[in-house]
Amino acid sequence: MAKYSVPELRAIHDLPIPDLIHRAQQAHRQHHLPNEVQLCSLLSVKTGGCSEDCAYCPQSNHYDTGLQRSRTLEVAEVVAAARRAQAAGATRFCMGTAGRNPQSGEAFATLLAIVRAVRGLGMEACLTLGMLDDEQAARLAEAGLTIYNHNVNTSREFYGKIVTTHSYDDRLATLRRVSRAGIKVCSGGIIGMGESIDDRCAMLATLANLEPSPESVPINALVPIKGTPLAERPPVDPLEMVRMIATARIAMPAARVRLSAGRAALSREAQVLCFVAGANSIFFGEKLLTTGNADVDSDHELLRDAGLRPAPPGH
Ligand code: SAM
Ligand code: DTB
Repeated sequence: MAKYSVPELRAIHDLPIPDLIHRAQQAHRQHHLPNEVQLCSLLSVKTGGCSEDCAYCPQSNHYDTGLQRSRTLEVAEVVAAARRAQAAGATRFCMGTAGRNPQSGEAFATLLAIVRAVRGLGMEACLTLGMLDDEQAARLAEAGLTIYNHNVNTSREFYGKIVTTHSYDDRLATLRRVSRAGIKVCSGGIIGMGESIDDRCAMLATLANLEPSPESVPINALVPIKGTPLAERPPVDPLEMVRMIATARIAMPAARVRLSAGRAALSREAQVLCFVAGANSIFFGEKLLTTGNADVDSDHELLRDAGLRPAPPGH
């Protein structure tokens, strides 16, 4: 049974902002401590040279974005970065590799060792590696992976305008494999790619209707990348980010809703409005995967000034 239809979510999305935020706060307070924000740090473990043609992505082989490709980092390098993130206050360490799917063999064994090491620090570990098969999902679960990120990114209808090298059903199949393996799902998307408001609501309906629905829902505003087809997209209006976050909060009240890429372009006030609208997680640290992020000291200051505190591990 579908939990939400697109018209229902559209009606919520378009409410006057005070009504929308009131509903989002009610949903938020039923499931979460209202003044806590989870701090997640990101690291690109293997950068660039990706076979996929996602129109937003700096790491695709299909576009000349001037990005330097890198080898896969070693376990010790990743652990050192995780320790630094933990010392700065992060409780979840999220790691990404460029590529359609992870290669089995030695490279995969390294990823498993990385998961064990990050978990050994007492941090939550998240990976985003592209499409998984059942065996890979089972091995990641066995290594103790906390959560797997694989964004649906937009609506089924708009997906073909953004990506041609894999399908929406491929994305959903990986999400099913991850859940079946007993790993929690992190899945969200990007706004500002030229999609309609109905596309945004359709994406949230897809996520809310997953069984089980995602533990984490990252909402990214497009970071326009020179050389990609979306390089000239106008910036996302911060109030559109607020509406998207509030609608995600109402549709998935128990999820972590993460104010993700594009945060560095938001004012302090816009970020606080996103927290009031139900965001309770951020990417924290100077870098996202390949682009910049808000700086750590200003983030601590922002949380302090807003009376928010970092969530403890496991919350
Ligand atoms: N290759 C993997 C995959 O296919 O999911 C994982 C890496 S990909 C970089 C992870 C997510 O980052 C994407 O699904 C997308 O939501 C987000 N992302 C990538 N480039 C972005 C950009 N320029 N602006 C906003 N979000 C972006
Ligand atoms: C997510 O939804 N956003 C993160 C993470 N999951 C992997 C990545 C954002 C990437 C922004 C562009 C870059 O830095 O390369």
